[in-house]
Amino acid sequence: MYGMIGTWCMSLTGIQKAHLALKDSMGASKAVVQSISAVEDCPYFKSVGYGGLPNRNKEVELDAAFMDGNSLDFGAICAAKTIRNPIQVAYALSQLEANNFLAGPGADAYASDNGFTTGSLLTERASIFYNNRLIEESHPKPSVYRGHDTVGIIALDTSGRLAVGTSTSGLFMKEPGRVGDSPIIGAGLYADSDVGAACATGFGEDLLRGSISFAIIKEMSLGADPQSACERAVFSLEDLLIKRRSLARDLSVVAMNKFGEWGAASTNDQFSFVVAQKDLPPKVYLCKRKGQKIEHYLASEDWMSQYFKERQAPIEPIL
Ligand code: SD4
Repeated sequence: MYGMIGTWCMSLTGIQKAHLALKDSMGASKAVVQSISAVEDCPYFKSVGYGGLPNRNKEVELDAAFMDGNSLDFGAICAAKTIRNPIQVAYALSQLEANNFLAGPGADAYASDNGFTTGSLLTERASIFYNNRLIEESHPKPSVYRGHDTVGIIALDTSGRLAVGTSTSGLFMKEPGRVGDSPIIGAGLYADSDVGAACATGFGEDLLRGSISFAIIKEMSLGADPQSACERAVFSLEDLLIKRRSLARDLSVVAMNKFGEWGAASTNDQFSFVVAQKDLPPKVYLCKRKGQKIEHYLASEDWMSQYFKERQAPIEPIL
């Protein structure tokens, strides 16, 4: 068995190629790094890698992490400003005995000292989004949380190894130095090849409150299938947040177990994800919430072309 699952329709960009290579015995770690790199490289995905939307100071700050479910090796970077492919650096850090998680200038320095591509990550397009937002902000103040799509991808290879990675520019207009769930092991992602792997996307502060990826692994280790594990983790966290804080924001997750069975759940109806299993080509699905259960629908060709069209639509300065 082998397979992949990734958050949001954009992960199709990476999964299509990596999935074919998994069939030809590429390892799960490489499949994760290769597929997330492809998403990071695409300037139209405005919440990942090059082209990501900036913080309040108009600086793109990236978070990413990688975890290997066999060795439990992990590597992560956060608040990095110059790393072109954060997932590649996260993977490299996972190979070290210590110093596996580097923040800010330390992460940037490690990348440039070790031959990774570095440079400015702010595109012209992201700059227009920023300027427009400043203008909109002088009207009723919009919330910081808008335009959010972390890429998280899980791969299971033919040897039974699970690996998972995440990469994001986090929340648009975040405070400089703000770090979300994505690079935090247990919150943004977790992998254990004896059980399964999970990763998250949504409002980082809320996802962190539930250590949601580890919560899913725990459910699966107690016998839950990936779908039930995802639903329980998402909806029990939502209940808890509402009970304690009167508000729960977007929580979305995907998971795969060691048999290649998968699950996905979300508190919002906009969540898309990509699944590639064994010989089947990758498919894009949408989550539809029914109370505390989730139904999955295959995305239509029209829906997908609209998704990519919207992301590539020209953006004009307001003034
Ligand atoms: C964060 N969880 O930085 C990320 C953002 C995200 O879908 O996933 N958006 O909070």
